[in-house]
Amino acid sequence: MASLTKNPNVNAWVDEMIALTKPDKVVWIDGSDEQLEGLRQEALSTGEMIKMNEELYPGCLYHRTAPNDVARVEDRTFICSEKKEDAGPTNNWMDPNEMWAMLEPMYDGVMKGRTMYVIPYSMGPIGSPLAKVGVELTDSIYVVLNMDIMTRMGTKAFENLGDTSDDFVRGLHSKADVDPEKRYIVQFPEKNTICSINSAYGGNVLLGKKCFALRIASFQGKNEGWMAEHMLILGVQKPDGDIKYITAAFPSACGKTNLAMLIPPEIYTKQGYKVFTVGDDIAWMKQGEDGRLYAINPENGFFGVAPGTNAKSNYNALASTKKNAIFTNVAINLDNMTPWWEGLDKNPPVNAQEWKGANVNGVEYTAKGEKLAHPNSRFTAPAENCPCISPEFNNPQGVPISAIIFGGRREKTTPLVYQSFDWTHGTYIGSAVSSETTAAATGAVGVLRHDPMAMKPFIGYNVGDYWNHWLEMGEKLGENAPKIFNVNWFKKDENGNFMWPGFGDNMRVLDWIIKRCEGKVDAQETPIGYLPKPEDLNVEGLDISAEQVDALLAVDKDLWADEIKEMRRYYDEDIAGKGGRIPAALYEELDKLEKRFGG
Ligand code: OXD
Ligand code: MN
Repeated sequence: MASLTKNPNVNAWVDEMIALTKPDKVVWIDGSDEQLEGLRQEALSTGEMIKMNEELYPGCLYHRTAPNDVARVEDRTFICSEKKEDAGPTNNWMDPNEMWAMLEPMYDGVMKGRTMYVIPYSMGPIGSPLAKVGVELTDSIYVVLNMDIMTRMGTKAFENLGDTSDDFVRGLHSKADVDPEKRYIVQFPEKNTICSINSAYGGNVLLGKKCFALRIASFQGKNEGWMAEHMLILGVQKPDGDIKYITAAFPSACGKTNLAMLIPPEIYTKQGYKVFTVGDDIAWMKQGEDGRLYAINPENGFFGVAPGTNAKSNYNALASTKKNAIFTNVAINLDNMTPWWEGLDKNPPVNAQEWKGANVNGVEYTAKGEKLAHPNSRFTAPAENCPCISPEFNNPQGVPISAIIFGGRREKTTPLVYQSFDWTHGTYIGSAVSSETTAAATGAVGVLRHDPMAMKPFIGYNVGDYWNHWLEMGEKLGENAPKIFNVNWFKKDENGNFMWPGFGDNMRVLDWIIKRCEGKVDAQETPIGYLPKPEDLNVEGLDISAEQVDALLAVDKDLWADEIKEMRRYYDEDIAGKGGRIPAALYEELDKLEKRFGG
């Protein structure tokens, strides 16, 4: 099939990759409905995809990955910059030539007997000055159909690139044999190139997402003066009609999708508050002409964690999955071909197919403590399905950001919310994000790990240089810089119960944050930053005592002494000791924090 572009840089690279991988057939993805429908039918006929109930879930498909291939594989993910020190201590590194010498034979002939799909796509609205183009080559229809939801895919992306530009990200993916021993997810930041092999799991193979929009883009952002961050973007419309936009960075599976789609409690909705979603996972941010920081969501859909999503926890996400969505590794109710997962409701289907494909009695199965859906099972849903999608979603200029929030899962130590003293202190707070691990990546769950800016697996260069880029952005933004906050929805009491209701009630915290941005509410100054005065946290209608509010806002000196000690160890041993170029200003912030506690 003939190329869809005259761009010689695209064509030369695609030809080279065809010669290497030797597919039987090459299909250029134009993005038309007819072409996509043909691919759906083909995937249904081979069993790669399964059709869900057409009345209840119109246009929805199901897919299961190999049981060994259900999450991102950080230990097999590499940043192959020319110099090792440029990858820094948070990344695996290999010399780019050595890496390619290993990968090339693996790709040689890998698509024999298969079709190569050439996917042009835009990250960001077509025509946006912040958008960028990628081309992914893949032997997976599942990838094509997911990229259709997650990006602006097809010939229109080439229109954005033009006939001569070389500014596109090359992505080569093959499922190969889905062999976990030969699985590699490799970024070559200086070459705008991504290679992914032996996986078919979303985060490893939808190359526009983590590989491009975070790892490659963070490197591009450093060089070009903008930021690529693991952040949701939401807008809070106040009763006077004014909308304040906020971004928030939490580690994977810590509730970014839930916060992005929050429904405020009634005490807010009846006053006229509304929340709009711009993005749930990634923000690209650049200074606008008026000096403020503007953000776009480079994605076009949501690749959300299914378990725990229900009408109460996230009505809007659930609604987004009701048509033209793809479900991966959830369970199927065989009676009516609908998806099911833990936390959807309390009624596991009796006649169930669990995520690996075995037919089981779901009631008995879950009673034994087995999971019907994989804990990292996902839905891929078009953003346009979301009932609260922002009218600015496709705005090529993006939305102006008033506040940036960091957070993680912390049982202790970190209070519900606090504000940094300034941008540099906020950058320190971002560098200090740590969180108890989840199922989104392979490895043990529930272990505390450092995850600076929630970007640990996604910074495409030296983490110290990344922090320095944050500081430089702060200088450039000056008084227009968004205010920086930290939140923790996951604090537990001595009985192990969550102290804060979370979900929609997080609006109460956003309310305080917005009022702080507007200078409308005072705060208590503590050694870690500004905290709400207890009376300023709106808990009307919540079953929460004054003591509990105090406990949520407590700054415990001993716990913070441990935290500071651990941060010093982290900076010294894990970062500086392993080649991380930590900016002096961040060490100073740590010293200042210790001093404020009297240390
Ligand atoms: C994701 C992740 O899929 O962070 O968004 O793992
Ligand atoms: Mn994510």
